[in-house]
Amino acid sequence: MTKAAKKHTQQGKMRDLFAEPGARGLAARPARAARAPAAADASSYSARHIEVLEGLEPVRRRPGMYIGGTDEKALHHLFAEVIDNAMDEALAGHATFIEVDLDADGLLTVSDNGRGVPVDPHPKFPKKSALEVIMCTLHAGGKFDSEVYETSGGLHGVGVSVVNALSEHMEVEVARQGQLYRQIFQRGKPLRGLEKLGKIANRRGTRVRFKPDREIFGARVAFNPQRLFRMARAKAYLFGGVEIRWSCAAAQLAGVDGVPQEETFHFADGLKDFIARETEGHTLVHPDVFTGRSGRPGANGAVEWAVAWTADCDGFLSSYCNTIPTADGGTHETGLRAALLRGLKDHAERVGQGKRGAPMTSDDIMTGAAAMISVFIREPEFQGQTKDRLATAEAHKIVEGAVKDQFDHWLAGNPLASNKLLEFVVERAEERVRRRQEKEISRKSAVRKLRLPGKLADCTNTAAQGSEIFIVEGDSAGGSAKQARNRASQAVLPLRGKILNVASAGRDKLAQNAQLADLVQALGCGTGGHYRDADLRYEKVVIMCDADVDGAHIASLLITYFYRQMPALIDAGHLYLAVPPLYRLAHGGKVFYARDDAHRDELLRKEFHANAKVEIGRFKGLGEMMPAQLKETTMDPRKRTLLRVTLADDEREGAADAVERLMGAKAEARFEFIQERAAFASDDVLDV
Ligand code: 1YM
Repeated sequence: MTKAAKKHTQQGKMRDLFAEPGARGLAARPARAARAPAAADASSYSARHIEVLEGLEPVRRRPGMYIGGTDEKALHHLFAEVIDNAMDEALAGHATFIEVDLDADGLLTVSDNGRGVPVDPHPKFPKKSALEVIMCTLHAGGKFDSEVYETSGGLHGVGVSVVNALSEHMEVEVARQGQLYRQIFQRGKPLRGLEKLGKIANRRGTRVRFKPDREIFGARVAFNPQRLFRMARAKAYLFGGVEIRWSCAAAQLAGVDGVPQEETFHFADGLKDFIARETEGHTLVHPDVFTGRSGRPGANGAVEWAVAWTADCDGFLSSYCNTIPTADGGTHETGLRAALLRGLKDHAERVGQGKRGAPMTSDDIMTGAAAMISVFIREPEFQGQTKDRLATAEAHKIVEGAVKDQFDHWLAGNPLASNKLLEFVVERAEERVRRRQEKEISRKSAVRKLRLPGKLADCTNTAAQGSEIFIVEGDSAGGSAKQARNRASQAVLPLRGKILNVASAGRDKLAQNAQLADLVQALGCGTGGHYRDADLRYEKVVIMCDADVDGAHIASLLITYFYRQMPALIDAGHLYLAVPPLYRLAHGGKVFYARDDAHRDELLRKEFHANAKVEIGRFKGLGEMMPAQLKETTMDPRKRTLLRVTLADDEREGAADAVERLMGAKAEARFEFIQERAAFASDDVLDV
């Protein structure tokens, strides 16, 4: 396999083997409904067939609209447009060879020995030749109802005028009906009229010589010989009937990256030759290449393919429509995949192996397959942003029908190859199922490794910075908090029932407490000597309890727990208390929330008239609040108040004693403690 193909398959990509830039950048490739007798004579096309639409100024103003940008890929579209016109002439049976030459100055010449672009005067513009109209008018091509080609990939006139618009120099020579003509253009405009250079007996065809405009592409963007070489070679593989002569005259360019100075491509066995070259040096499941065709290349509905199965690489699938690469696949690819799968399944049934192993999928049969499919479709439709995917539904049917038929024959006629292939694909299917199971297991164990508690509603942000966890007492409050939170940055961990009184609990009991174990897992930072601030999964740890005695008790238990088990978490300023309201005051459309009795009285004094009948509601707990209320009053960073829990230095020494004293005994004492803490902490109110 070539270097490029290898790299490609290593990356698991399966197409674009020639590394040929999609020739599909031109959004409005007009489809041509056409049917020409292959032997139509040169005069059958005349200037009156040309439809004039618009000038080239829009192309220079917005080149991206026509060639998808102004980078190297876009630059190579210009070549694709020109060679596609020559290719069309060959596909229509009028040309037998195409020459491509890149010279040292970056001038690219493409020629063919076809009929030559029409040169007779245009009926609508009698002073202009058809050639000039084709070259200087956007969307001037053959009339689309004309009888030109059966299929067409190129843009004929449309494409070539775009190339002209974007070239600082363009020269077109036409040898037609024994005469040689020439016209020179600059940036889409004719320098002079059509010149008649004299009689020429031994030559016919079209020669287009151009240099992309540095004003458009910049001075650094230039044709890449290797890319051109591969594009040219691809055309020769795709249409075995044409000979492509490559020359890269510039001595310094010759030999770059294995690009020869001269080479002639003529592949009588087309796609098969290509697959043979690409699989060289690889182990094949069976040396036979499954190859076939239906219809005459270039004729509408014609299809050609070649597939070999390699045992030692991922494989690839290169697909083309009208010799134009379809990098994003499409209906011809789905047709091929369907036919190969159906064919092998039918074969398995025939040889009594239908029930063997895991059911095969088309991925199983395409893994390791080195495949190429080429279709010729009249008026193809392309989809996708870069128009690199064939969308014509008929292509699926045409390909599936032709390939399935011949695959059946191939499998039946090559028992050795077909048995090996079946064996190989069944193994792929089993491997796939095995891998899926392993993945499932490793995913489960990854979850276990992280050991996040089931009731944690985690936030989607993975970074600690900017995320917070609300520790909430009880499932109903937890439910409201889950609805009220910002999923991206706020996690909610409901703790059920009162947590253990940690002050009086021994180390073992602490370790066994399921609520605390959940908390430790959710935080991720470890406890005691194992605490690591860097592992803390949230920036803020917010204790959110009811604004009553019980809530204060639970909050105090939690603070005590943090103080004893993760003092560094408090020191680093991660621990906060949420301040849910206790009262809702409403009158005349005004609503206020008060956190305690004093706040309520203050609001009544300041915000309402003395004799107003203010409606005062008292929340029994967080679980009673509507999620929207909880969000607005307590959780929304733009509106809430948080109290940061800190330990002042002078309290630090006595804190252990204080906790001991207060936690060990009466509930009222605990309550005082938390009130004190809160009061102390409120100096620290953070507007987060
Ligand atoms: C190196 C590029 O463009 N060859 C070429 C182009 C045309 C013809 C022949 C041609 C086509 C027809 C009749 C026809 C073009 N024709 C048109 C247009 N080589 C290259 N060779 N006679 C000659 O389509 O019937 C545009 S290009 F507009 F006339 F269709």
